[in-house]
Amino acid sequence: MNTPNNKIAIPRDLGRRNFLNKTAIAGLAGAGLSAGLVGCNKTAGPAATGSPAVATSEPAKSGAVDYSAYEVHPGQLDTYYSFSSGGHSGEVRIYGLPSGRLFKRIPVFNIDCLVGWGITNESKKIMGTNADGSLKYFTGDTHHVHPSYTDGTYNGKHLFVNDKIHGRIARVRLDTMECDKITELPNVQGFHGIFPDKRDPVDEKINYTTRVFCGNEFHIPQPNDGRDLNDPSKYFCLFTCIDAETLEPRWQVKVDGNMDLVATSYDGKLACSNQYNMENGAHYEDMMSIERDSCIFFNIARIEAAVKAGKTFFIGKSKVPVVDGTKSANADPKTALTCYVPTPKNPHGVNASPDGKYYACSGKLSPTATLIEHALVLKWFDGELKEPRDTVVAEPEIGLGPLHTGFDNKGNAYTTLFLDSQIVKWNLEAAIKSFKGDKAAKPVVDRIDVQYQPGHGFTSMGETKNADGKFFLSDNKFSKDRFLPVGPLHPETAQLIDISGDKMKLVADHSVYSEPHDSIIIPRELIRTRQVYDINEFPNAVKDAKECRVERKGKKVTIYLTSQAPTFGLREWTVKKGDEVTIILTNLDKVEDLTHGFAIPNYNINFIVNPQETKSVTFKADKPGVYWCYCTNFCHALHLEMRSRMLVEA
Ligand code: RUQ
Ligand code: CUA
Ligand code: CA
Repeated sequence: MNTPNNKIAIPRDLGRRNFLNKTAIAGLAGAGLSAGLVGCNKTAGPAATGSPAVATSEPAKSGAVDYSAYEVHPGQLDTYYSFSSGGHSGEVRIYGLPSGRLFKRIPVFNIDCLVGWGITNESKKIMGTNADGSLKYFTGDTHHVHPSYTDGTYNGKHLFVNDKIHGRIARVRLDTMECDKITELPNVQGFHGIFPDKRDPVDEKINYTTRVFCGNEFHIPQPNDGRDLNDPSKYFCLFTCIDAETLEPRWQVKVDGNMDLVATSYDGKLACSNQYNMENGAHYEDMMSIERDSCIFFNIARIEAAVKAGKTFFIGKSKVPVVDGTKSANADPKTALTCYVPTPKNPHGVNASPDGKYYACSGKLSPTATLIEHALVLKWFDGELKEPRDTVVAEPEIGLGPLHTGFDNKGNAYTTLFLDSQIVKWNLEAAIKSFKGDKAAKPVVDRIDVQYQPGHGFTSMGETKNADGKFFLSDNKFSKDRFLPVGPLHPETAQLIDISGDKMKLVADHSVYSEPHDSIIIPRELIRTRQVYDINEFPNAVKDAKECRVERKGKKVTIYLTSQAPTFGLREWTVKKGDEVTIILTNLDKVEDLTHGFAIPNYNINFIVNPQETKSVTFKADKPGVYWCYCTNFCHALHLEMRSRMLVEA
């Protein structure tokens, strides 16, 4: 290990975890907030203070952990899929676990020239275009991925994902692992949390996902058309319900505060969102002035009844009905659409426990997690509880900077601690007992350091009633010295932790490209993919090589083309300068894995067609000359010869 190369290539800065800890706290102190955190440092025990002596960047000591038990050997398959957001890359990713191997990147809100997402006519239609055919948006920020449910567990049908930048929701089909719909939410900026419902609140027979709920983080003047620019008292946020099938918005709720994460109940009755900025401030320091923000609960059946009864209003040009869910308009629990449960300062993340009984809302600026009981929230809505705060059944001190919580099948919660750079395991029953005053009850049962600064963390199947208590994955925001250096942009670490025993065991460091926010871990049995398309699903398919031809209507030229290894259906075609050319390409190969590509030099055209798939592109032939249209995807021993000439006459 003492080669000069190693010394230069792997800088070790053991103090950085501590450094980050201190700067983060100093930053908060600047905003007048240090009191709570310092208090926590004193009270939460030595492990919670981020002891500088812990040399977390040292390689894990072997002996305790048999790493080979988590290896996936050549030719073996992983036991889990992990679907992960790609943050500001705008995509969704599929990994295998426990190996951490990256299988696929699914372009959603971004342009991807490997598959031609944002280049082909079909993908542009899904992404949305301006009048001139150009893409309306080609950037996105995916945070949260959640699949559709049946009977409290994943049904393998769809995956829903948000775009925080432009306020859009997208759906990915889990059979083809491709995006099939994108919708822009009206009057929403900073669409952060997203969660499908698990059953209908009223109709017993509907035990599957029919709605998707969307949190809204940035409050804006409504409508945001230039009025009230500098009057934050006029700003507000909207909670949106989307139809899971059509992906169209059904209704919205006007609320106080800024929402980020969303969770839903197992009985379909409630959705909730953690809220910060109940101050309604427009500036950083204003957003932290009050001691308590809230976790807001939405009574879905009541909201839908109010929408049906027409107790709605509309904002700007949007035709989506909006109901008033603000605090002042919902003072009477018996008719309230919303319930604001006070939680400590600027909470982040809310997760429903697999038994359907609780919601854990992390403190972020408070060293606590707030445990809210589902049945008590329903009681409040029935008018049987005095205060919304009476729904809180525990608030254990767990450490600094708690963000997200996963659950196992034994009544334990696992929360990421951003500032402490740890995962803390705490027991729900013990937390409840301790809250009731039982001094002997110790909520925190284990802690483990992660490298470094975890954001999201989640357990295998932990957001279903079938939580299996096997793995926790910690998506960390910094990797520092864990991997070979690759220049200023570091990879992130996704660390796999075995949670099946009493002690958490760190079993693998996986490098991930920036910046995964949230993922889910699903056993492979729950996913059924299609490996070859059905040619009949494409109305514009060119079903036989003999149908290849050139059709001209004025200046519009359509090229009907097929691919079959190692040739395209036409050797060449001729168009004139100024023509609008559409190329429709069907891959006639039926063999699984036999994908062809199609690129045109100087025309920015590049896409693939999978077996039996059809795609098209449209462009202006504005550059005369000879252009070799070639297959980009290695398909055959004669792959390099697989090309046709496009002749553009001057
Ligand atoms: S939220 S850590 Cu979308 Cu926590 Cu990313
Ligand atoms: Cu077809 Cu390479
Ligand atoms: Ca980072």
